[in-house]
Amino acid sequence: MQPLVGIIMGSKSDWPTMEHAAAMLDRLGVAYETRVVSAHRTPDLLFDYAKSAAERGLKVIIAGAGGAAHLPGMVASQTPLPVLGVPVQSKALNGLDSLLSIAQMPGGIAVGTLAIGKAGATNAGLLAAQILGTHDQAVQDRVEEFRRQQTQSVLENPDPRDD
Ligand code: RP5
Repeated sequence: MQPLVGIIMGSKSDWPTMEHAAAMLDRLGVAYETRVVSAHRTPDLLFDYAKSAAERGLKVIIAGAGGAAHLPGMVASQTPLPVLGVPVQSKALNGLDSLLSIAQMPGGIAVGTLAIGKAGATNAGLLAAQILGTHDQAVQDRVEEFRRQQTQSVLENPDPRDD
């Protein structure tokens, strides 16, 4: 299947976080690709990836990085596709560095910044599907079914002491 979402990250060490974006896309039946693309260690690859993404058929890019997290912003500067940034929880500063690096973009180049860590990666996958769902009714239906099941699961388990 043609990938519609590109999940990229600055390092293999980001995968335990970014796999949650992939898991959400799997759940919602959205095809994606995953790559390590580092703003600092492989800058030429970053430019090649971002510049070719739209013509290769991608519709949304999810970019995760930690620390001096320049990947989402630099990718956004080289593609017209929407870029969703996931701040990876860093060891030194718990991801606050990643969050601020990704969120504080100058006006004129947009990155949609998600929460730090697993929740951000999960929601990046969900948001990518919601964006695709504006032009794909089947994807939108699956997003709505996911949310219906999530609501049902909370309502069916009201006692916090139960497993
Ligand atoms: C960033 O540096 C990566 O996104 C990663 O979160 C962080 C640390 O990378 P490694 O030293 O673990 O490869 O570029």
